[in-house]
Amino acid sequence: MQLRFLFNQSHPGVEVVDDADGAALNLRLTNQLVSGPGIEHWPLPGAGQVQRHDDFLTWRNAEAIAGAACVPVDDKNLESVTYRLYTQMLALSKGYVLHRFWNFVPRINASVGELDRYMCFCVGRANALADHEIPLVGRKLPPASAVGTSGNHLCVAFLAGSNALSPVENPLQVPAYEYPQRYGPRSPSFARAGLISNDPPALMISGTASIRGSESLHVGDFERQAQTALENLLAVSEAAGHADWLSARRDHHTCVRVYIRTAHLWQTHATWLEQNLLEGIEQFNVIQADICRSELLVEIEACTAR
Ligand code: 3EB
Repeated sequence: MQLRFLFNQSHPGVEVVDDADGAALNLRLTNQLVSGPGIEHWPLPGAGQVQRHDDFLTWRNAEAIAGAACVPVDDKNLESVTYRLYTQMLALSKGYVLHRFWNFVPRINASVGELDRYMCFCVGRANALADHEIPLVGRKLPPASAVGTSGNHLCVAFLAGSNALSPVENPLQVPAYEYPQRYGPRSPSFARAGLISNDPPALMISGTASIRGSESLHVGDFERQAQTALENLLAVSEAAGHADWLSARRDHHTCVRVYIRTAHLWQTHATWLEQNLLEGIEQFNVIQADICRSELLVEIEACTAR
């Protein structure tokens, strides 16, 4: 079984299939594919059961659970639907350790009164986590990403398992859960990375952008933003004790997902991205997505195992 991300789809949605590639829990996303196969496979261990729980389709066994949901939202209910989906994910993952969240928020940069939609999403998420208290406070948060998507569906996915997760922060960045108020009334709830005690250990790196401290750097300059994001990836990898994967990426099982704000950025910057990041990576996708701050042009997430 696998959790699959499918990009470039005509409609968002979640389904279970059993096709030529095997059985999968598919999350279909409408984000335009810019480069790569447009599909990402996350293997799930052993035999398990598929179930529907409220908004979620899940697959689970004793070792792991994966789930995904896509729900239409508007300005009025984005916060409450986010709260509802996170409450469901926390209930479903009870008894497991949360390993990773993915979030696709429609019109993520649009204003809602004093706030923007990403901030509304962060409020719903933080409130759901707070209402569950432990073990999801501070340093127990898993890695995540939150980017835009077209249409009007909020799509989320999670992975949880029986193996421990050690959250990792980036010494060059303020932890997202400690961002100052100007980035929203409730801080984003995620760790920069997580080291999962699989055998061999796996490192999940959150969506990583051109942010130092808590500030966006190099507004309007794609390559400097990408360079800063890459330096952040390196710094968090070092902090996790995995400093070598980027330089030795040909020898590692590695996956990379790059979100770029407009597809035409690829025309101008593909060579830079290929030379500095993508060359030698066995699995990568570049997809169009709005980044959660309107000044950011690129965000990179990665996973690697020794
Ligand atoms: C940042 O570092 C950029 O809200 O779940 C990256 C990864 C970002 C995850 C999230 C947001 C999230 O603040 C944005």
